[in-house]
Amino acid sequence: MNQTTKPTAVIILPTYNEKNNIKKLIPALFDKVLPKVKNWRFKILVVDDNSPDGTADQVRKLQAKYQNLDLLTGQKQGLGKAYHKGMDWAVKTYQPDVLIQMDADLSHDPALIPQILDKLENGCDVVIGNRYIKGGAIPADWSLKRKFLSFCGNFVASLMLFNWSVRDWTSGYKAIKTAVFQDIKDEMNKKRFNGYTWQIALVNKAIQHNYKIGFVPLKFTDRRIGQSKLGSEYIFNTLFYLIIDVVKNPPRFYRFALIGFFGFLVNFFGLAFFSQLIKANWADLSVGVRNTIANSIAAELSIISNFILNNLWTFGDRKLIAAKDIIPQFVKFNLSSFATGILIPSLVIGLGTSIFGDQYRQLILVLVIVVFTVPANYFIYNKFIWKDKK
Ligand SMILES: Nc1nc2c(ncn2[C@@H]2O[C@H](COP(=O)(O)OP(=O)(O)OP(=O)(O)O)[C@@H](O)[C@H]2O)c(=O)[nH]1
Ligand SMILES: [Mg+2]
Repeated sequence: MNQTTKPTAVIILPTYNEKNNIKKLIPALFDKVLPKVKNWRFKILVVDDNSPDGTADQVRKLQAKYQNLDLLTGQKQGLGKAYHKGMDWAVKTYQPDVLIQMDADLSHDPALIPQILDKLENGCDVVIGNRYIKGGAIPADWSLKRKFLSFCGNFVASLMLFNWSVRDWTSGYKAIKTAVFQDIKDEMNKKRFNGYTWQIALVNKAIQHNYKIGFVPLKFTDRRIGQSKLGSEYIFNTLFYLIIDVVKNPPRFYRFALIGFFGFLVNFFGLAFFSQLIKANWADLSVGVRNTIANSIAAELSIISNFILNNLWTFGDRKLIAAKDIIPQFVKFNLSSFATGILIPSLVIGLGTSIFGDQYRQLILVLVIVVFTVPANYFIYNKFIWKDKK
């Protein structure tokens, strides 16, 4: 950020029929909150979509008192579109350092702005007002249905994007550095982000571009004046976006899981193939010896295929290229695959069946793979085989 002059933050308020809320919010910002933040300059930009209630006229009246207040008007094309338009205009007009987006319906406490800016000054690129971290809250009187929908929405987003740190994907209270917006604005300029999908997509894209996300606890209050604009468009469009994004940019864990499953198939069909092959050529080998040899070859083939595919795809961004890097890591990969995939499960199955009985054999195998082998491998690959060198 520019050190010689004060950095600039633009607070963008999208409005659709918020005349009576904006009347309170803008004075609260200009008179109470912003004067306390001495090291920043502020602009407020209202993006109104020709609200029939006369929100724009209300803003024009306020402009007589507040010089740093601007108004952008246009056709109603949805919340995301209003943000995109507003941010784009703000960047061109003020060359700000930071863009802050907040609802105009008084649900977002303006008093959090100093804390949000503090986080940005201390290394975060995006800061989210988060209702689901310590100190944050949703209104106590939310119905069970609304709480459930909010919980499910966040759970589904976290699961599909395989990121458990964000917790409040749909929060509309956010600040982003201008550089982040510049970086993702073309990707965000799509019809599918015109509505409320904007909220999740903006955070997701910032994460995909490796920006640092920070959080400030938000005690969310329900609007007292006016009506919510949230509709079912939100659920379907957002779900559609999540599905498209998972297919287009599968999170690392899903790539790892998919390749692991492919490795299992190599082992499974390899066992049958090599068992038949050995039988045809060395008919006098005992069945036990034959299948031990067959499975050893099939298991090693699956290890090799796992290594190659993980190197190319799951960890494509940390790809091992030189032989001097590949060889030692491949040896480690073999040793860890043996430990996590063969040795430890075999010991646990032995111990488990001796305690609980033979009838639990297959169940124990599945449990060990899900609870131990999969997470252990993912951890080892990340920390030891394809270390993040950044
Ligand atoms: N310019 C513009 N603003 C919009 C549009 N849709 C919603 N908004 C504004 O975006 C903010 C959030 O909308 P709300 O309807 O309060 O939605 P919400 O806060 O997610 O949902 P609730 O908790 O039900 O209020 C408010 O300031 C709205 O006026 C739109 O299409 N265009
Ligand atoms: Mg609201």
